[in-house]
Amino acid sequence: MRTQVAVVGAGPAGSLLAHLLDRAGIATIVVERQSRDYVLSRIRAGVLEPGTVDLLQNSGLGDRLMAEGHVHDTINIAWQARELLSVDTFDAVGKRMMAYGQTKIQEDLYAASDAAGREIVFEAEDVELHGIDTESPFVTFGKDGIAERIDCDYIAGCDGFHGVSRPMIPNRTEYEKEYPFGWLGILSATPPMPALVYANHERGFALCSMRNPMLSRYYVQCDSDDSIDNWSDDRFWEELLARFPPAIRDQIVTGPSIEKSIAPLRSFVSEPMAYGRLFLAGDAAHIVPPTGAKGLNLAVADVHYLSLALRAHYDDGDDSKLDQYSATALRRVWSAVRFSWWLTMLLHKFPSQTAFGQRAQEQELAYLMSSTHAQNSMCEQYIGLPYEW
Ligand code: RFL
Ligand code: PHB
Repeated sequence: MRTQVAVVGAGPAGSLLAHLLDRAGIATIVVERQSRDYVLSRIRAGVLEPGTVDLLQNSGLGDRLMAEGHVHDTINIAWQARELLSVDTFDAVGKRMMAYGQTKIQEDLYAASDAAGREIVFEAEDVELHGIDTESPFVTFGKDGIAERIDCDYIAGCDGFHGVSRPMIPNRTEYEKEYPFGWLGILSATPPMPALVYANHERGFALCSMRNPMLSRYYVQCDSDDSIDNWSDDRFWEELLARFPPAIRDQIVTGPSIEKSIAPLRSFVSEPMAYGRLFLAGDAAHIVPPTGAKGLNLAVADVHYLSLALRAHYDDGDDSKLDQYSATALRRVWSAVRFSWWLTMLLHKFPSQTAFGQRAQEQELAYLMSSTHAQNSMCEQYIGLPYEW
């Protein structure tokens, strides 16, 4: 097979990149290790920055998003028995987030791919990258027992944290921080709270989120080595309710869970994000703890930059944006990494927390409660920095 850009991974980053390049007349072939159903069954992100919403709308992916997405413009932080901190992002910085599940974006992307007649090779085995430091890179894999090869001009490594692309970059520097806890998340077919509410509680962090008017998403901080087998629905609800003050607790509608999973929390950045003809995008290059709701939004921003850089190459013979891709993407990545780290440190209970650390965390929250400047700064970062190009 021969194409212009071989894309490894058909998660949000890979399938959005293929969509944007296709609209610009650039040919792609996407190879994905898992089946289509498997990718669609992963319950992950739920909150989109306005820049992500604009990009999806401007690329023809906005219809269902605008019809079914739920405006999210208030950051609520419940903090033990104190008054609820409630900040309106629209009042603070003139912008709003949108609650719309990653699963739906993935469905919209696969539908767009089907409509355009693009092929995604699912269940590709043993994907390998070759010749990335030459002008004729290629990707090999097995499909139904047959060895396949894609010759291309460029390879986009969109294969997530456990993919094969990042390790191909020699002399990379990896920055990593693991947090000593995870998030236990459930989906339940119950009406969600009208707005997202984060909780800092002595029993640990908790979050009320949403997917649609009859689908709620809730999280509680748990031990990093915990198992969902230890968490009956009853235990989950008891723990969730215990972490919110009565005024919030009374509004939470409980019910049977329809999905339950534990995610570890980690901050990770690998630099640079490009080498020769290989360009990384999304979780392949960086991971943020979910607290700031930034992972999917960062993947979209990377893909935005990379698609513009590839268009400049193919349309105008201009490689300057490809040369700047890694440095440009990393500036936004580090801003989101720092914000996600800060919000994680602010809202979680650390097993090793000293009395000093506890008081410092309380003071940080008290400052946020009392200072409009601090609230505006939080909102500016939560809604996401503007793209540089
Ligand atoms: P993905 O989604 O991991 O997709 C990578 C794809 O590559 C495939 N793959 C391979 N394909 C071929 N060959 C190989 N060797 C391959 N190895 C892997 C994989 O099967 C997969 O299909 O990465 P991508 O596209 O970069 O997208 C990133 C996002 O999925 C991720 O950042 C977000 O889900 C993070 N995240 C959130 N982000 C937000 O912006 N807002 C949120 O509210 C939010 N909440 C969350 C989250 C992530 C969570 N978890 C489970 C970690 C909440 C949670 C609980
Ligand atoms: C989610 O709905 O999955 C979600 C929402 C907000 C966050 C993280 C995750 O900060």
